[in-house]
Amino acid sequence: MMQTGWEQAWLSYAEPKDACEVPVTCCPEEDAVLGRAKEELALAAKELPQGKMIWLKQSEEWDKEAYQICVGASDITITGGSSVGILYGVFGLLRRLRTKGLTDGSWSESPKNPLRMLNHWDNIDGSIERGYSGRSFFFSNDKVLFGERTKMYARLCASVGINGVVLNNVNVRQKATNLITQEYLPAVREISELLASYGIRTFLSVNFAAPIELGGLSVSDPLDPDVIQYWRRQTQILYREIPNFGGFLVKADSEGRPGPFTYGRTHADGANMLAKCLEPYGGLVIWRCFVYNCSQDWRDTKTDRARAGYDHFAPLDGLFLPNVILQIKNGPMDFQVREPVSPLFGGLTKTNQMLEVQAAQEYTGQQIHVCYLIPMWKEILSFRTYVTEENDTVADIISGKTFGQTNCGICAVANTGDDQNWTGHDLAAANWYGFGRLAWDPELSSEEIAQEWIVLTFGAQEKLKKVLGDILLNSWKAYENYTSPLGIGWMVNPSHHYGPNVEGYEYDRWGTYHRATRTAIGVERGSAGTGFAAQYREPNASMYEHVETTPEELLLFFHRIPYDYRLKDGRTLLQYIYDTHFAGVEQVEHMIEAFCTCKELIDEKRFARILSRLTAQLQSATEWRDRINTYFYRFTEQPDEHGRCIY
Ligand code: GCV
Repeated sequence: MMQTGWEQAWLSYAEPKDACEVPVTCCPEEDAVLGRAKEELALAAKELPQGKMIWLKQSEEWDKEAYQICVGASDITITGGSSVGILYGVFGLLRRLRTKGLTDGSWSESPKNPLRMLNHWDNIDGSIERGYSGRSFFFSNDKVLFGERTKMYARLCASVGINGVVLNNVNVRQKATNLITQEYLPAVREISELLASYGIRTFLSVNFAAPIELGGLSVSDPLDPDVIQYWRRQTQILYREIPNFGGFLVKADSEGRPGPFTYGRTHADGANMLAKCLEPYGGLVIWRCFVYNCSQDWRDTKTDRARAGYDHFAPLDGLFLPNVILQIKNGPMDFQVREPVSPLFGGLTKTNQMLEVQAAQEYTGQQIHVCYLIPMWKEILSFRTYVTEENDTVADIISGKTFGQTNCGICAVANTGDDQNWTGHDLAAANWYGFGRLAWDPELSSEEIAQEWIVLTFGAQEKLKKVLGDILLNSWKAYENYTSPLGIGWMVNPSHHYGPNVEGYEYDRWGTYHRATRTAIGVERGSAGTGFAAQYREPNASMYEHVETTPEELLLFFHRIPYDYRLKDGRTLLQYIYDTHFAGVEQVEHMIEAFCTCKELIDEKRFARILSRLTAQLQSATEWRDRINTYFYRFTEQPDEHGRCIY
């Protein structure tokens, strides 16, 4: 181990040799990124085939991030479209070497998505909103942190192709508003230069009310000349300090954050005003579509939060400037264990789009439960929107294939913190690694990504690959089994969102209701209800309209269903709920049994860490099972057909 305060995660190479021991010849003129590529080869020197010369070359004709690797008898040539392409080539070579081994031949790669970003919800005081891995490594006590840990983070990101990072929380509160001012810019520049040397652009979340909070103005109306002048001046200062700055991420008119609605303006007015200021410098505005009424009266059965994103943004399609990207959460609600894909994908045809997923497991076990999210993200990416006859999946839209856009891509809410292993649960690092790999190539399978990560992190013993692979690949389904059923979502404790509370959000203002009675559960979202299903294109709209054609895993998202309704396999809805909750807990028990058979194959520290998380998961899963089953049993007074214990 090279460092003491943190681990090397999937970049734990064998002990390095001196840089000079790797025979590298660089043809392009050396810049900071090429320097990193050579540094990485030196760090991994012991893993490289001995005696082979390594050539680093550049081909002007290629996509900048693309690379080709040729392995010959006496040398290896890495050619990149730019020095970033070469850096990705170096990481690609090392990954191949350590997972599959090298044989003579050549292969090429280029990323499918232009933007592959992490959004950190780090606050300037060092706390992290929905952070489950310790404190921030970017901020502490209103100061910006910078050092070797930042570098290790950049290496880990670059190794999987992440090329953009938003440093601070979308909820920009108090001092964080000042990040765009001279007070903080020199420190942000230090981070941004380091990240840039790994091919990563730095972005900041900004407060839409900055003209009031910092500029001394009385409004932040996007059409007010003084407000426009304020932002123009601010971006000028910003780019003077950080010429390669990526742009702004904005959460506006959402959960109490200020926005253009206050002034009767649209989100296009707000986003475009900022976009015009950033445009001369090549900067982007990433504008979030997470806009809904968070002060709903629970008695109001007409308002449907699921509809809100589409209702707000579909009418604005085509009105955004070319350097604006709408950032859309994967589902219409909020990162639940199971949701349909947001109908904005397929609803928008003339607007740049970015998919937002959440690696931080806010609603999927908070990095105490193992929940490998790649299978979920792959389902989302492969969803057909029918916006065009072909190339119409979410993956096609966000990669630019459908509409030829270049300002588009995918981002994840980061799951990192200053814990020694970066992600709290050691197995949660598979979501960080996997996000980058999937963003680079959505065609990779969940299995392939899991296996790569296991080998790079724990080694290549077959038994370990099998056991950890099975745990990861079954984990999302297991979590879904023992938590809220068939897409209904929520049922969590308010505020911190950990653990079961069936009515935790039932009489609250957040628009997240299941409306269970003694005979039925669910919100009807077909035409007889809120009409949400009609926001999809055909044939999806009709599929979701009818109970019989709605995919069963989403049944309770779209429809209100009586407990005695028979599912396709003949079981009643109630019996299905009981069965899955018993099964989910058994799955966790099996994970623990299987994991314990690997005691000799994992170092003591990591084994103990993972086992303690699995044990906590079992306890929580049991609580989920018993609370959910008991809730429905007491309501319906119908026992489990198999006579299992319900309280
Ligand atoms: C950053 C959910 C989370 C909030 C988060 C919000 C968002 O509501 O609970 O913590 O705020 O999503 O995505 O903006």
